[in-house]
Amino acid sequence: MKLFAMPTAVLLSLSLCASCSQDKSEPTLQQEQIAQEKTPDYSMDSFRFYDLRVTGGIRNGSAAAYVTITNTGSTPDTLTGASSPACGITEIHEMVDVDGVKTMRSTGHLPVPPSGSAVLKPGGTHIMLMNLKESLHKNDSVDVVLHFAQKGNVTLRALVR
Ligand SMILES: [Cu+2]
Repeated sequence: MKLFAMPTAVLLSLSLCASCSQDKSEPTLQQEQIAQEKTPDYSMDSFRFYDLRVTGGIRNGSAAAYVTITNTGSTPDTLTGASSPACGITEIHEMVDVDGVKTMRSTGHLPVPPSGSAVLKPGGTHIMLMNLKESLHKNDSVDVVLHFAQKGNVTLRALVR
């Protein structure tokens, strides 16, 4: 139970989550624009979900989930959290510089503006799946539930890549 009560402001060292820094190639702006023109992995009302994927990870270890959430509507929403049956703890992490060291920490919420996107990607904001119940291997599927302030819960099935 103590683990679940971990304060959100607690700083986590990158070594807890090697998968966060695994992909060193930052997508260029042009690549991101192309991504928006692709077929979404999921569509739900005015929301589109692109580039959904989860990294591999070992049992009791951690993995990261990434997705680009595009809001084509005129109502703002907020990603307030996430959960997954694949792990014990799920948090939204952001990357911050602490004395010149890139560190990840829990963030309470992520805005999804109207006619805009929230991008969860390697090296940036991501969903951290911690205390994995089983190892995640390439091509496994993982359910990731996104909690939105307005839209409620949205369950997405992501492939491990
Ligand atoms: Cu993380």
